[in-house]
Amino acid sequence: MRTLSLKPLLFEIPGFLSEEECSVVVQLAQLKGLTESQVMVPEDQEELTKQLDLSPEEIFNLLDLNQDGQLQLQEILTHSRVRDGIWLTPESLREIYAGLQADPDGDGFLSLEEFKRLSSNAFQRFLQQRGVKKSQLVRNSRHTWLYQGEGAHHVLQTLRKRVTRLTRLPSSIVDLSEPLQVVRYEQGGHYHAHHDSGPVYPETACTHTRLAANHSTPFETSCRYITVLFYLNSVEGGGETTFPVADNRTYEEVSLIQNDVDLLDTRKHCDKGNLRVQPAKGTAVFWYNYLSDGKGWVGEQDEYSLHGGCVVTRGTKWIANNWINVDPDYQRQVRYQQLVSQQQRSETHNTEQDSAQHNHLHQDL
Ligand SMILES: [Ca+2]
Ligand SMILES: [Ca+2]
Repeated sequence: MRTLSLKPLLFEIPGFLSEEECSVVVQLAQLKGLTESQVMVPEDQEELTKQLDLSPEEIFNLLDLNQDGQLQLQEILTHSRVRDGIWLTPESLREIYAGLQADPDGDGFLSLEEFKRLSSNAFQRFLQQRGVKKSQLVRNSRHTWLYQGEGAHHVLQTLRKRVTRLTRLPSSIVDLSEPLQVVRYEQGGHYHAHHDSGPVYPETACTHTRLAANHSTPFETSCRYITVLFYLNSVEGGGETTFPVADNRTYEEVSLIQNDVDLLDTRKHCDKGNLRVQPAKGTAVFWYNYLSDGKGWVGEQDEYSLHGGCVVTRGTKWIANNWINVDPDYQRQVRYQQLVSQQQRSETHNTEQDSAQHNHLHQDL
């Protein structure tokens, strides 16, 4: 095992899977069938501003990070790189400005007056009218989920046991985590840099422990404490996993775009990131998306865990992800595990013959 970075805590393990195991996972995924990867669309900005009832001046002020009374390209992109699942680049933003005549004085910035003349959904409308190619999406891949519990193919069960040993976490946590996600990138496929799991505020719920939440909460994230990524083949060209800010001295969202170079853009700027991992068949990499709280439990999000899939320039890329879900709210994680084991006990009691019901929380193979 090799340590690749400390921020995030990131390790590489060659030969974690045998060649044969890699082939089995790929075949099982093909058997199950892959679907177009869903694009994560952030909360509807328009709805949010309506709810908050912000004036154009107030929105402008929020976007104007350096408070110079002008909106620079990177201020717009930092706030909304993604519009309806479409990835905006400095170039595409300039095209939008030109198409909408949004910047009549042509200085490349939006003044408050220029900003006020745009309707709130002008960008979206322009993009939709222009039509979208796959390469302009946040993510261009296909994926499927493979259940790893009782009754699953022995390779999948073995893999989960190996992951449990690797992470040194109780199997009760690993077993209740998401199923294995298998992803295929064709030539030209990519996944722009992102966090696998979001920040946690006191009012944030975790998707996996929703059962145990006492009340509804305004924010929800997947609480993926650890990501274990397996390379199922060696890619002919491209397809590296990039960690653009690994071991950087600082993390500042706004400095991720400088001089038209967006470090999150894995189609254009993978070579400018701090760390890239070459896909090699059977190798696993794993990292922590959250820091420790200093008391032996999960703490804050580790922003340095930002990563993405560089564009595949030749051939196909197959990977799989095991996410280990842990609720930073210790009590809620405990309550959730108790609830599940109660349910499983009563199910075993009532319908012993129906083992397919065993784990209805996961999609099965
Ligand atoms: Ca500004
Ligand atoms: Ca202007």
